[in-house]
Amino acid sequence: MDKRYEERSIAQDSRLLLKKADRDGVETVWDRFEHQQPQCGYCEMGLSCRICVMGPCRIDPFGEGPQRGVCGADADIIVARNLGRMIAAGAAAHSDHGRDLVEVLAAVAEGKADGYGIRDADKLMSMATEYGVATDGRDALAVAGDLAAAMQADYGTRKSELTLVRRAPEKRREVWKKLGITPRGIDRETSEMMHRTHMGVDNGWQSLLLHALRNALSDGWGGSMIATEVSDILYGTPKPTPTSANMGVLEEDQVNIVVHGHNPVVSEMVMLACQSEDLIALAREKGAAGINLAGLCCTGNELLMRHGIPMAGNHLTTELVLATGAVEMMIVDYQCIMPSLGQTASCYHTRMISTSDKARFPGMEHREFHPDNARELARTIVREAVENYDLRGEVYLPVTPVAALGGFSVEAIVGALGGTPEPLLDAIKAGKIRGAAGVVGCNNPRIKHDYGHVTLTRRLIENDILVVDTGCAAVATAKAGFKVADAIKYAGPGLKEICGALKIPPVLHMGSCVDNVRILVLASALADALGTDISDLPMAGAAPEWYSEKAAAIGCYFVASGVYTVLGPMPPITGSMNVVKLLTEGLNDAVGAAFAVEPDPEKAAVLIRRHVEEKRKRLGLDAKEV
Ligand code: SF4
Ligand code: MSK
Repeated sequence: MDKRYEERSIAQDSRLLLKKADRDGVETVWDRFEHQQPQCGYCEMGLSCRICVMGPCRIDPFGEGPQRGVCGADADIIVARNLGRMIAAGAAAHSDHGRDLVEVLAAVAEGKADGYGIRDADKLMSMATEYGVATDGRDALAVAGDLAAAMQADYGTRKSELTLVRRAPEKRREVWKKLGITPRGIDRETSEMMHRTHMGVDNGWQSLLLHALRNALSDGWGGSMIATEVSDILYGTPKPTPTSANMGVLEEDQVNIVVHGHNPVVSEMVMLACQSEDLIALAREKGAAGINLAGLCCTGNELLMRHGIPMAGNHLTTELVLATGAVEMMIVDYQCIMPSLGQTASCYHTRMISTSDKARFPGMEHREFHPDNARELARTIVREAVENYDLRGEVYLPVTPVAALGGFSVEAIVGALGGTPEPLLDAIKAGKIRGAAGVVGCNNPRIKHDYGHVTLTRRLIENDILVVDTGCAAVATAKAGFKVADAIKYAGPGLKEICGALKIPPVLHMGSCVDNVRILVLASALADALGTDISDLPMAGAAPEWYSEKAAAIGCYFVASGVYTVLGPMPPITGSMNVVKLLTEGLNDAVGAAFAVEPDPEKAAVLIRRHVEEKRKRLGLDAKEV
């Protein structure tokens, strides 16, 4: 294997497809990353500002050139404003995704969403109770309508506190109250972040960063939490489900349809269409053995979690999946969809379909999905995918899929433990499980593809730290074979014993990016059971290969919720040592947790192990030297 491909990814399918893409003259994200070098040093440090048209401005990090923008903003202000806007964009993306789901719930209640329905009525009723919606003797659809309206109110500004904030441990809510960062409206906090960062508004770098935390909390305990819970109501709460991962999940003799993006509103309907007898019969008429649906990124994770739909790859491999030549159609919704994909697909026979009223892409056909046309439109485009099988050329599928187990919602984890979190707590108290880590987030060509996720996870489970993961991290560890019961062979003796007895893998797939909130809910349950705060738990978060604004928001709501979080790539903040110090040290005093940045996953594992042991010691549990 050419060293060039080995340096780009640890995944065999990606290496082989990178070679094929080169042979086909197809440009990839790695090529473009190379072409962009050297990237702008001012921007990397967060020291450039183009907020207004007196600028753009930049601050000289060596102290020789300008130290203030045209308006007078210094390095601290510019870095804090840039970071604040990054977090606002991430919170907006997740929360708007949540809003789309609430709108589907409302349409279901009104009977205007053919094909959608209430799949988890118990969750509908328990959520309604949390929102103060009457349930006694009421029809599920009437409750759904009122719940959708109550959730929509959480987006506005009518309240002093978001409804789901009450799920956080009491001590945590006190911390937020004292700091004045309890999230109020979901849209309000994002809107206020944009207001504060307008020229001439908030020029206190500390107050800007505090509001960034509040904005992130409005995502974690608001928009993303609503997205996850409403997805469960509409499509079912995940249960452990067998699946498989890597590009080998594409089938040489079937019509392959790949869904990519984040929102299950479209992909659920596509899945139903792929299961239609008449469309499968049409595929057979075309000479295919059937219709094979596979996922990419988080819309794939949503289908994997609930239905075991296999996963073809994660963020950096979305172009390579097209280079297999095996994909009849890729259907995208929004977020993390590279604008290059239409161009890539034009080198093959793949038809590219965009579906969201808010996301268009060059080289894609736009077929807009709404709750009232989704079922029929899904059937129409799946039919077109089947018809495209006639045009298929050379296919290159050089790997076999790796088995995995998905579907570990909090309900499923507690179910596997026998209905209460107590056995997990007992295992932690006994030191068999030292602690837990949420390994989450994206891929980024700055880090060798999948290396950060897989290496960090391997080291953590070896040292008896239970790993829960989401997003593209979860796909990386599935491909590495960490998500089968047999993967306990990679775990330390204590974790091996516990997972072996429960017949669960040492790495639990908790879902998509919005599903990071499941980790918050689990952490709250553990903290409540111990009568303590999340920041006292022997747990940590990590985003070893993050790239997106959404990941920045997730990292911030983890830390603001009390979870020590280790980032792989450095965020653009090094232009202000004040901002760096606050985020990596000062926040400990404010919220009981802080960030660390460590691109080397071996070293990141040591940081997390030390943190876990330190927390164990403080809780009066045994601690060991790391
Ligand atoms: Fe320059 Fe200030 Fe305008 Fe930013 S807000 S571009 S620093 S003048
Ligand atoms: S898809 S946000 S690259 S995890 Fe959620 Fe993956 Fe990150 Fe997108």
